[in-house]
Amino acid sequence: MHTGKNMSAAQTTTPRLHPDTLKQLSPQVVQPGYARTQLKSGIVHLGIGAFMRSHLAVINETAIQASHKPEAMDWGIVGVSLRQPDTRDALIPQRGLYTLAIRDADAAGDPRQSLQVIGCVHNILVAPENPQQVLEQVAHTDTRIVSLTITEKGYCHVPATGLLRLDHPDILHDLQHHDSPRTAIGFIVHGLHLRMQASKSPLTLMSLDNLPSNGHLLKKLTLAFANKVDPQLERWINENCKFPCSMVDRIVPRTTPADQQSISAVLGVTDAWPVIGEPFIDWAIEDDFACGRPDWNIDGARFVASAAAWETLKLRMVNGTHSCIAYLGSVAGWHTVDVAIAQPALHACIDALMQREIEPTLPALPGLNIADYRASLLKRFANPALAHRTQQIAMDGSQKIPQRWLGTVTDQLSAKRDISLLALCLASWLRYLQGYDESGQTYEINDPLALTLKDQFNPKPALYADKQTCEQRALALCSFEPVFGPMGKMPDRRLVAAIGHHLYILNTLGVVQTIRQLLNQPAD
Ligand code: CS2
Repeated sequence: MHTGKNMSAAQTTTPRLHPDTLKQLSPQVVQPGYARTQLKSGIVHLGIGAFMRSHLAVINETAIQASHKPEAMDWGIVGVSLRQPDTRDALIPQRGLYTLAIRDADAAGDPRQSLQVIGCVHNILVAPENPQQVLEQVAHTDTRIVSLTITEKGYCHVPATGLLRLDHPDILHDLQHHDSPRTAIGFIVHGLHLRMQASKSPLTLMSLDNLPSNGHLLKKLTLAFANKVDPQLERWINENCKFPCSMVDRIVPRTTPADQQSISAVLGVTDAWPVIGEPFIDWAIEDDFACGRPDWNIDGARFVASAAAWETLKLRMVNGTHSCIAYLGSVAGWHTVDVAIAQPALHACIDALMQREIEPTLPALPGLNIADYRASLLKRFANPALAHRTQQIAMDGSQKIPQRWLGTVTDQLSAKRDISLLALCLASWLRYLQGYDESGQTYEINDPLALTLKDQFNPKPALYADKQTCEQRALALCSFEPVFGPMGKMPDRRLVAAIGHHLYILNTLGVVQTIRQLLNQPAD
């Protein structure tokens, strides 16, 4: 996106962010205070997007900067783009340096930001251009951790069952092409093959994606693929590699060209691709590493014995409500999360969804005050300085919904508790899939299953407001196995009826009146 090509003429005349221009930055901009040239490449990160640059890299930067141990310098990061060259094209001219802008509002409600230049990403590879180089990096003895943020669909699994899709075209390709894989799983397994044949040194594979038991899932998929390559490799991985689970949390909106320009203006040098984040950051990670790790707990990370309860809390509360805001917001025409959550009806709906239908399903977490967690989350969503697009969160619903909503639905149903607001979430996804908002504005459905979803759930537009058709669509959704998994074999009648009803109301009265009806609030 923000490559040399599309930077404005004015910007190309200002110097670029670079080790040589760091001295020009104002003293308020925090910058690396260590000898970057001495960094080794202890971490290979697959999927070097904005989230990783605002989360792992920042906590890693603090660990390098604040640790007094000389081995802290072992933990430089080599980022890998699995698809596009754009991050490499933007950051390599800057020798990997980029800016993190932490944004929120001050007491008067005015937006403010603090800037930090991050230095620990010291190389970036583009996998399709040179897959061999990525495989060699995974096999290299300096590499001790391979981390991943490849989004849900990058795992090439069935979200509802957690099984590797052996019919996925890229997985089929990677099983045939050991030297030029395309998927993260392909790079990991073929890279580990080289590693086993060369040094035999163990490795930690660390998923940072919003998936339940992300480490266990990654292990299962890696072993399933390795089994097809070489059962001896499968055994070696099983015995020598570690796959810690983790819960990651920080809201990171996509950087826009306006963000890029305004941050560069404050810096006084051009940063081709800065990243934005909220002040909040959290990371609960299992302390289970095959060959060492940085001191990430200096600031930002908590090493835990098991991350499972933290994952459930975060996926259900943060991501579950986020997706609900995304679908209702996109349909109602509320384009950013702060604008959406400022609507009294939606605010009340999200608050009630958490209190009534999510919190009763959460595991006990000693020391956690759930009312404070809920209040702080609503405040995070209200951050006016992030402009986090509801359409950004709405994408890839088929990959996100199982872990964000369906575990909660199952728990509520089996305890015979209320599911009305969870049914509204599912109805809002069906309404969203119709592809136009309440003012008639159309939008693209961005989802790996987009065509199937349209085909299975969208009748002729003339039938959108037909009651019976809404019930049929609800039944089709709850029977849809790629999302509902085994639950889809026997759809729950109470759930189907509630989704059908809400979808009908959404299509006849709209988002606000649907919420009001559900919360028993008087209409205007
Ligand atoms: C969001 C997440 O885009 C999405 O689907 O729900 O990226 C969310 O912002 C992060 O998980 C917050 O930690």
